[in-house]
Amino acid sequence: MSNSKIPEQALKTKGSNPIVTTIFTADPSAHVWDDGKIYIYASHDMDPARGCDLMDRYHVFSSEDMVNWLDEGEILSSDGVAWGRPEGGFMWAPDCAYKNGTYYFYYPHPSGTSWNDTWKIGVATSDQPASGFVDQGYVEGLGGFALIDPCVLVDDDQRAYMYYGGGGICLGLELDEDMMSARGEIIQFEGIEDFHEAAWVFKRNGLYYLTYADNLHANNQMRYAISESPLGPWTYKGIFLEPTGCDTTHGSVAQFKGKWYLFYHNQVVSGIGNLRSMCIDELEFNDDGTIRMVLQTKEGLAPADVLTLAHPNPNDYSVANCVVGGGATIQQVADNVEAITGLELPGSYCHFDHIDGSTGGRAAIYIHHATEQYVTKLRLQVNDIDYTLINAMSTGSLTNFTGCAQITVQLEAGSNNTIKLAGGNGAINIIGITVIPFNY
Ligand code: FUB
Repeated sequence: MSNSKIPEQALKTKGSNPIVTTIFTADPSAHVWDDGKIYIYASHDMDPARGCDLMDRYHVFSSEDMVNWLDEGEILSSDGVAWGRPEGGFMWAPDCAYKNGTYYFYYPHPSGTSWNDTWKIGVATSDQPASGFVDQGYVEGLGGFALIDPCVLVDDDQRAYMYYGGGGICLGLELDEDMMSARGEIIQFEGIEDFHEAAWVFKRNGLYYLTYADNLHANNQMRYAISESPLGPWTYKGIFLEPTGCDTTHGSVAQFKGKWYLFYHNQVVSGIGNLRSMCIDELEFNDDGTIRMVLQTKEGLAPADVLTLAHPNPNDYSVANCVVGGGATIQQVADNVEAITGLELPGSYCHFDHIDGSTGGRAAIYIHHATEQYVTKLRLQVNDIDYTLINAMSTGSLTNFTGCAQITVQLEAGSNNTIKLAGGNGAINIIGITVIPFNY
């Protein structure tokens, strides 16, 4: 497999958890689509957090080997939801489904200021898996208290089922052909012990598995039930993910290149329950189809494939292309190594100008850095649009430049783009950035 959006400096040969650290991501919903890649649709904990109410700006991540994950960029924010609550925020756990050439992105969002009384399940559609989504309104005909955490299963016979719910109630229904309205009755599931939220249904060997988060106080676990039909009745089977250290838990299950995986989140990067990070570990089954307890690892996965890099000429911008200010300076920090330093100072910044955006649209940015502390934060602005705080993870020292924080942003066509990084949140040295427009 080859990937043209990853430069050599960023290629990983082994996994680690969490899999995405540049921004905070939660509630991962994973799917393998016809292009052979695996995609994760995640919610985005905005930093700094304030409960879960500021959550916004869904990003999608893709991989060909389960180890190298590319941020495909933002696909929807509350600004793009005409029927949504005027104050925005509350873009909670989403999912995506594919049917007849269209990708359907489902997301819970309140329609009114009184957020907990006005949940809807919104739908945005695209003919691409990770871009071009346009909101189409919300699923009609749903009922129940908490219209959160949608999951959609398109079965082998192409009939589609939606699952959702919170606050102890889990509901399921068949969706109509339009994928946006209920067909038939909505069923409240019984027998799924200690259900809290985060329903996810997958199918394996003809059996349906319903996984969900339980109510263990401040330390939810994941449990599951099985059925021979998509809408139950369900037989409860037990716990398969112990607490992750985060007060919420939320997971999905997908098979990729022969193995099954559990996608979940924890809070190891931030230490804060509302600033979460996605992880993946293997999901194994016993011969009778029951799920084994998942081993949560820091090491993550071995690559599921060999990735080669296809980009002929990644655009590297060194410190020579950079303007610094607010106390930041360009210094020689090692033999033949010049870096932007002083970014720990409040008010410090650097900006790279005349960045080539090709014909405009999405571009992957890689920030090449060294930092000693576990996580250092930078405020990213692109052409004056604020992408808020991003994380740069420890490389062990201020002269080990193996750090590579990646995020995908929007660039204008031509070579007049500006990428600005503001400091003041920890000591970090930067030797340059790589920018790869998606449409090269
Ligand atoms: O991320 C916001 C909410 O927290 C989700 O909708 C729940 O499943 C929990 O993860």
